[in-house]
Amino acid sequence: MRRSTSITRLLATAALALPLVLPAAPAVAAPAAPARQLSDVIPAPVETRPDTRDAFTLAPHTVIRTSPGSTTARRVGRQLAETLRPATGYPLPVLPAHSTPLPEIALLIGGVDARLGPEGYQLDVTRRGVTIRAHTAAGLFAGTQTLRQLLPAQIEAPDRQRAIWRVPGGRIIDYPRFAYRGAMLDLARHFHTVDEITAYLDLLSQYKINYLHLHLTDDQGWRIQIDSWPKLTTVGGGPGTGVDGVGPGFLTKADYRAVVAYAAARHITIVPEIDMPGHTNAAQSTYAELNCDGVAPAPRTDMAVGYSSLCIDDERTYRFVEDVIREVAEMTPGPYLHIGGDEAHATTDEEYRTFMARVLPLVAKYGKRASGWNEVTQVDPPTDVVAQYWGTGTTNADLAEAAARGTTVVMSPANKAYLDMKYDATTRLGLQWAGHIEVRDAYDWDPARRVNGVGENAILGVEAPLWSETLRSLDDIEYMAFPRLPAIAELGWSTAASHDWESFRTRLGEQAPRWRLQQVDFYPSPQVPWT
Ligand code: NGO
Repeated sequence: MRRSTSITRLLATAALALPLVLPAAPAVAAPAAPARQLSDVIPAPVETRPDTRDAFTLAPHTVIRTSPGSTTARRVGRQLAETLRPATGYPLPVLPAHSTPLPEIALLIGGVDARLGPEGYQLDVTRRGVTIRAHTAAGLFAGTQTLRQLLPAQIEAPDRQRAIWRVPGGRIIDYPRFAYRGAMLDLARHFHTVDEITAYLDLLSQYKINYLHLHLTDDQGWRIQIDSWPKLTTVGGGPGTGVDGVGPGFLTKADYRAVVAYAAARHITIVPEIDMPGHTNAAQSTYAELNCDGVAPAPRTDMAVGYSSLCIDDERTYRFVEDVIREVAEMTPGPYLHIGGDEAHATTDEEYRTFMARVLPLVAKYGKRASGWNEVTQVDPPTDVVAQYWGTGTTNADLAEAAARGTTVVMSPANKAYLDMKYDATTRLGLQWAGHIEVRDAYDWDPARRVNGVGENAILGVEAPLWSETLRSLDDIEYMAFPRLPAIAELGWSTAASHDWESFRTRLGEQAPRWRLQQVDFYPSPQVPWT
């Protein structure tokens, strides 16, 4: 758990006027921690060419320079300065790039290999400075997250440290294996506040996660304001909602937009999920007209699944669904709108097909690409619909068939990627229906070899869902996500050829001092040599 909220911190630093007075360097340096190596990074970079004769040391007069005329590069420069200022105590002014005798960190758009793509970067470290080049601001941002990990762990401290801020010399060339590297947070079972979501975003962005999927509605609660159906939140998300009646709350549209903007500033896209036609008891207990018999069922706060369903043959259902999709699409700049579709056990196959045939086009009508849990592949959806695999097995005929037709898949196998599964039988939080997931289980699988017939070309990426039946606080979120989230992040970013448990667990162990300084409550797995 962090001391200050991310948004408050952001506003405070944004208002900071930069003194161009250089403070004196700390008089005495702390004993040196083992020097960082260029490859000591999670996710593992594609290519590292260390040059041990060279290294850059951040100094009181270091400046950050960004491509002239690029406001997005300048923004990444400012974010980097905000990250590095507290621990170094250096002013780190952000200036336009030009030749200068000062040591510098340069963030430059362009002038690099096409293979870096939209998110890759090249990072060069010499005695004179650090240069990060990329085609886009997203690439620069990714490069700055690598730079952060190449600095001594104390860089994460909230206050001034005595350290030698040395960055190992050489070159990194890096770009992601998959375009989609996601995490998911369930706000329905227990609501999580804007501050908790933004704190999680801060952590995700350090591991080059670029999508956060928000599970906004379920049987136990409705967590997103919909103006045309106002009681969804005041009643469906109100007092007494959530598992065991604990964890009410909802995002107003302004909250949601703030989360979207906070994520975007970290090059993360929000994917909203409205789960249907099942997992809808919160809506149906709020509005009687959403039930075939016109009678509102009682609110439910237990953990059962598969009992609820919208009324498939009633036009009012589609007016409701269209209103919700329109309003959610309208406040979502990202390309995807997730419609759930899992565990619709109270709906016949025929009804499910009818429902999806009506609803998938509505998502397209409002300019979004639909995604859904892998059950949607049962209806042979159009190939632009993304299927999210959450099964535990290695065969799934519907998924393989859809993949053969051109459907792309986000891999979230529940027995590998579900962050809500217990680590072992003694884990205080979490569920265990898909088994226990120790760090090595979360790491040791290949998204493109998990399900027969669903190979590399069919994989859009990976996602680590965190369901919150048993979670309440940010500490709980952190405990389940760390250290498994970085494992899934590495599967999404790093090459299959670099996959190596021994290397990963060593690099993971080195993250611990950073997490302690950021007050991340992680699970100290016995499988990892913690520093
Ligand atoms: C399942 C179920 C969710 C549960 C989760 C708990 C999917 C896609 N549907 O995953 O409702 O919260 O397991 O692990």
